[in-house]
Amino acid sequence: MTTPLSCRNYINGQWLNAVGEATLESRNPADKTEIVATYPRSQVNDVDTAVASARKAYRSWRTVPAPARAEYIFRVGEILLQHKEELAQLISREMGKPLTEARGDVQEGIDCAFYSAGEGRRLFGQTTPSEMSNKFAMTVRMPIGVCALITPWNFPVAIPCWKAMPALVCGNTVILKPAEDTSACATKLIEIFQQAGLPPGVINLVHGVGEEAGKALVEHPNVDLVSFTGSSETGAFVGATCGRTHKRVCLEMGGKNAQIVMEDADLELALDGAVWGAFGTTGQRCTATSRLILHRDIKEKFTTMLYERTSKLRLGAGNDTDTDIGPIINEKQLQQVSKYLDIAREEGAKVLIGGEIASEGSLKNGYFFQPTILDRVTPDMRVAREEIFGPVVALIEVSSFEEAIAILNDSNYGLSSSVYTRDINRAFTAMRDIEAGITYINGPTIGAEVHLPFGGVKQTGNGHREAGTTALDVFTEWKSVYVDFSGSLQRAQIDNRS
Ligand code: UN1
Repeated sequence: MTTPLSCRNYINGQWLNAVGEATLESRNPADKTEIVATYPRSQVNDVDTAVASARKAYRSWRTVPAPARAEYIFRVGEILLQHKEELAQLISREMGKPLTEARGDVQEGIDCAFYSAGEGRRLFGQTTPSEMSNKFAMTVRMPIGVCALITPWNFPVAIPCWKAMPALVCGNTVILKPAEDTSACATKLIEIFQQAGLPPGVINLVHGVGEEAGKALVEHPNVDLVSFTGSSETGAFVGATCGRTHKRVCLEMGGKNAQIVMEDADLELALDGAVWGAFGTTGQRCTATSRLILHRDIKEKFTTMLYERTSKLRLGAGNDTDTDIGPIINEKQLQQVSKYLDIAREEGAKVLIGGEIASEGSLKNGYFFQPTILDRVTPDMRVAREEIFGPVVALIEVSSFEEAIAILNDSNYGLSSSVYTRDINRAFTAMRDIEAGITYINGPTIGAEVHLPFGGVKQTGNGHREAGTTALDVFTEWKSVYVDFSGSLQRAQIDNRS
């Protein structure tokens, strides 16, 4: 067993313990006896220091030319690439996802670095004619200030990169408050930003508990923007607090994503998509497929195919190459998944396969849950409406394409969606009528790429999109600039009218 990493906060270019010296532990979810890291339990005074450091650094960082800011981020991408395997191993150990997926997590961060770095030479504004003569009009993007980034444990490298990289290229300074469960991954990531030579205070890291360090950041009067990915419950608090304190806020919350399989679909392809979408990352993605909406003509056949494939999935530690499905992140989440199985049974759903905590043999020290298929689910059941965040998929039978779309849309959430069909008219109708931020045709609900907007409608978010050029809209303010070179006072709307 490796010695636990001793993680610290990173404030003003220095690695520090929390003022109160208190620490917490992150553990390997595949073997809870293994402590992966200890990390500071930061409090309000630690947050105060981090905010002061970010505020001070902002004064000069905002004036560094954007292409030069972007070069630091490019360098972060190059260093990430060199450390890809080492970081992936750590992700597997601390968060539990299989190594192939962990490599994908780091790759998403690398992609984001190179994409965001390119934006440093764009950050396009507009020029537009003025209604007055000898007057010039344009728009420019301005940074917002100090950004608090509150990130989840399911993509411990990719999501902090999605947020921090565009924020920094745009000229903001940041404070990352990572999820408790993946403190070591966050520390290693920030070490890479440090190696890239970012000036002190431009990026800061504050570890700790959401209710303490996270809350202090969200409430802090000198934080200008909060970007949060996590549960709807915490998101509601973040949104309300930012509303009260007039902060910019970008929220990415729950999902109840569905994949539709029509009777004309390529069933093998739809099966590959369903298994990957539902059970990849142990169902712990905001984009995970948690409902399968199946046309009645293929329902029985597809269910048998799904059953057979699911029965072959192997549970295990992420860094064991035989593993298909890793552990659930922690005890609380494991109990949450288990609770939804009780609810499913009470509501009359049928557990086709799985449905239990797995603890046999090498799984005994981990938080494992069997990949689970729930049959006979109706759209009104809680298991068809609430986010479970585990390896559980609910089957819903429909009689028509219209019914499938209506049921897919019958949700408080709207992040990702998918339709398997060979009918081009249905595909385009789905693209138009599905209420979600992301729609896949003949692909699973997971697998977003960094150069496209990422986010959802309804209660999934608050209208913002991460990634793509839309990330720039989160991390900048527009300024309209008028330059009058006439040498005299020109009154708009008045002097140019008779
Ligand atoms: C998330 O689960 O919060 O599209 C992010 C995907 C990944 C990102 C998921 N690229 O599944």
